[in-house]
Amino acid sequence: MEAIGLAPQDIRSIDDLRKLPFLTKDDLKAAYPYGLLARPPADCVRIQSTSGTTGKRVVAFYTQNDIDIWDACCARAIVAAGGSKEDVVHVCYGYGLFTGGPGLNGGSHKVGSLTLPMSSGNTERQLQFMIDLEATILCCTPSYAAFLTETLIGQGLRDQIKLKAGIFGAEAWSEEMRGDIEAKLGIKAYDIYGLTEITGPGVSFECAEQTGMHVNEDHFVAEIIDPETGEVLPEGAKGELVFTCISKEAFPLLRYRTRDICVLSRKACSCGRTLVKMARLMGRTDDMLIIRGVNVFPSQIETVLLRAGYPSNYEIIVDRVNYTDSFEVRVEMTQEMFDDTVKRIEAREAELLASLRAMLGISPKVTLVAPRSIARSEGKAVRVIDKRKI
Ligand code: DLL
Repeated sequence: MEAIGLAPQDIRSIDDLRKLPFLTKDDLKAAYPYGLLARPPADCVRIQSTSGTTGKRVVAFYTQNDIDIWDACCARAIVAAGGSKEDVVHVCYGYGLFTGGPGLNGGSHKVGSLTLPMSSGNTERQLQFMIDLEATILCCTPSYAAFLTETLIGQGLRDQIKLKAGIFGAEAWSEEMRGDIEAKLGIKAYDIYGLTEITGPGVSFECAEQTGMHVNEDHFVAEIIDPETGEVLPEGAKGELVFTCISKEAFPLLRYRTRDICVLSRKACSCGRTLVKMARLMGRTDDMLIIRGVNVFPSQIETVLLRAGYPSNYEIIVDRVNYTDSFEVRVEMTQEMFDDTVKRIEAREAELLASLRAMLGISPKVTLVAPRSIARSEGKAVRVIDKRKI
């Protein structure tokens, strides 16, 4: 702000925000860990972090007031999905550094619902609790919801559940996927959006109209910009979503570029809320992949491969089968590796899998292939093959 001659008193209205420079993920990395903290650490009560990325992850800080606001935002999402204190809210987003579990957990408490803090994994136990405790609202990633659905139907347990709604987000999903989950489970499925840097889930949420997510504008001001020029685009134009936090204390980011591509609409909503609505996300401006809800950058995979002595001839293949992401890393061996015994090659695959898991937080299928067997590209290398039709 000093560099462009802007003083805090120059910002008096929402429109004045446009005078501010943007903040990017690189700024956050440069300021890691405490550089952008706006309150003394002693005033903060919580740290959360982005999913997946290691090295310099983005860390976000919260005062108690920030947590209260976040809880309120998630509570709105639950209420918009028909939730009340009469409900049993089953949360199987991950708990821990990931914001999904803590966010919906806090929102559910705020609503006064009976909260089941299941966290992710252990599908058998999820289903048992869902049935025995008569959960009515399910909160998880859409792909995990689809997996739970398949398992419930496969085990003949579909008629034993009491679910009426699901609040699914953290990754891209389609109207087709919504329709399928709704039909199979007999529920209403609502989208929820958010990112760690801004607060976590609950930056925006869907209402009964199910035609986009209302942004909690009393806390987060949304803009759409042209990702190339930075120019603010009019309502209805497709571009990069930018958020400014206007009520947060510890980590109040100004004009943060999300890299998410989206459209905003102020069309009147039948639910009566006047908060601006964002459409389903339409992609990203960077190469970040979201696999099983975890953010994965191809550069992280390349770092692991090169560190382990593999050549840079590799492919990342992502697909979605029965709404579950499959994820494979295929890499060429050097001639020397290829000449090893089968046992040694298998051991190498296992070692590589362990390093990739440590870096990414999820496990790909690792396939070592013969030298020169991955097609070479004549232009830019196409290393990511994302076959998912979302
Ligand atoms: O994914 C927060 C969250 C948790 C949202 C639970 C919803 C439910 P991060 O790990 O920081 O935070 O990842 C943020 O995930 O920039 C989007 O690219 C993507 N994303 C989040 N929600 C959606 C959604 C959480 N509903 C990044 N649809 C964001 C599509 C989503 N993509």
